[in-house]
Amino acid sequence: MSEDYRGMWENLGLDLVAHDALLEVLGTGYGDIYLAQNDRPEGMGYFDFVMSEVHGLRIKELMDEKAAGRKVIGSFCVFVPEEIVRATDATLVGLCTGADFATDEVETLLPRNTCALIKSAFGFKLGKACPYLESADMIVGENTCDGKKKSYEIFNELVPNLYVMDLPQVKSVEGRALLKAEYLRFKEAVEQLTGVTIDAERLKSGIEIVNNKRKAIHRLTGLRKADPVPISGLDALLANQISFYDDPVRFTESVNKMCDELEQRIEKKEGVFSEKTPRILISGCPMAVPNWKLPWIIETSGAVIVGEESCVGERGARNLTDDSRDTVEELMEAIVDRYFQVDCAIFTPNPDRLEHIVEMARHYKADGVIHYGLQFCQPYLMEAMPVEKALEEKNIPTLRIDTDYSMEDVGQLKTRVEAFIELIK
Ligand code: BJ8
Repeated sequence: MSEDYRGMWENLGLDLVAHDALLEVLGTGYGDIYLAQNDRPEGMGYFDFVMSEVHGLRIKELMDEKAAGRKVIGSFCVFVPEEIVRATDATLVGLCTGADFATDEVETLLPRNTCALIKSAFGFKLGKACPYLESADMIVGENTCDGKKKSYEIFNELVPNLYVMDLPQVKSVEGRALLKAEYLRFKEAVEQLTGVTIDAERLKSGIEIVNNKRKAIHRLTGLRKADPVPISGLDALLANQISFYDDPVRFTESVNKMCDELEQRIEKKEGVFSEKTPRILISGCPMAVPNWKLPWIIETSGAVIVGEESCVGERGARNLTDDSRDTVEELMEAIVDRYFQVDCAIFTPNPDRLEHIVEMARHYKADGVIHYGLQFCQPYLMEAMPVEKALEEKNIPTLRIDTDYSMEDVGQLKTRVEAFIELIK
C-alpha cells in the first residue's frame, strides 16, 4: 500500500489486528492466484493496483468525498439501483461478502447452515474488518432469499443505518408494481440522506454513468468469445468484482483501455491459454472478492473460463437502462424495466435464467458449464437441477459444484473439475 492508512482505519473503528491479518491473507492469496498467472494483459496492472489499495487509497477517496458532503451507500445486491444513488452524487459500493471471517462469533447469531455469503457479511461487521461497511452512511439490505431477508432483522441490531428494500419474487404485473413502489421509496430515502432532489437531468446523468460502466463490461465480455481467449476468466472476474468498488468513470476508462489492448491481442491471435483450450461457462451464485477458489481450480486444471452467468458477471451487468426518456417519472419507469429483467433464482418460476444460460453457453462457445452453488443457498441449489436438465437437453455437458469459502475441499473439487475437463476435451 502506498501510504500508512492506520489512522484512517482506526477512526473508522476497525480492529487493526484482525484487519492486518485479513490484509495479509488477501495479499498472499492474490499473489498465489493472480500474480502467478502467465501472459496477463498489461491493462490488468490498473486492477492489480486497485486491489492493492482496496482498503487504502479507495477508502481515502471515499472519506474525502464524505468530507466534501457526499454520501456513501453500501449494498449487498445488484437490485440496488446505482443510477438513483449516482443521481445524488453519492457513491454506491458493494460490501465485503466473499470470505469467512469471525465465524465463531457469527454462529452465535446465525444458524451454522446459513450460506457463506451471508455469514461473511456478518463476519466482517462483527470482526470490524470492512472499511466500506464502516464508512457507509446507509446500508441497503433487500428481501431476496429467505436467508438474507431474515438475517437483516439481526443485522439491523448491529448497524445504525440499515435500510431494507422489499423485492418481488414473481415476474408479474403486481411484482413489477412492487419493484416500482420500492424504487420510488428508495429514491426518496436517498434524497433525504443526501439532501439532493433528483431531477431529470441528474437522473439522466446517473443512468449515463452506470450505462457506460455496463457497456465497458459488455465490451470486455464480448472479447472473450475469441479463441485463443485474450484474458483469463480470473482476470475478467476481478474486473467485474472491482466494478462494485471503484469510481465508475475511472473504472469505465480503465476497462475500455484494456479492451483496446485485448483487441490487438485477438488480431495477433495472442491468448492467455493456447487455442482449443476447453472453454467453461460458470453459472450460479455471485462471487464477491476474494472468492476466487473455483475459478482458480478451473484455470489451473487445463480449462479457461469464458463467461460468468452471475450477478458478479453477466446477470448483473447485461441490461442497460433506457435513457431516451425526458421526465423523472419516465426515467424511473426505465430503471424499473431494466432491473425487473434480472433473473435471480429468488424468482419463481424463473425460465428466463435457464434460457439465458443456454444462450450464453452458445454465444461464448463454451464446451461445458459448471454450476456453482454455495452450500445452504436454497434458490441456486434448487435451480441447479433444472439448469442441468436444460443444458443437457441441448447436449451441453454440465457439472454441479456445491461449496463454501473454506479451502478444505480444494483437492476434492480439483479432482472433479479435472475429470469434467477430460470429459469435454
Ligand atoms: S440478485 S443472486 S446479488 S440476491 S448465496 S445470500 S441467494 S442463500 S446472493 Fe444475490 Fe441479489 Fe440474487 Fe444477485 Fe441468498 Fe443464495 Fe446466500 Fe445469495
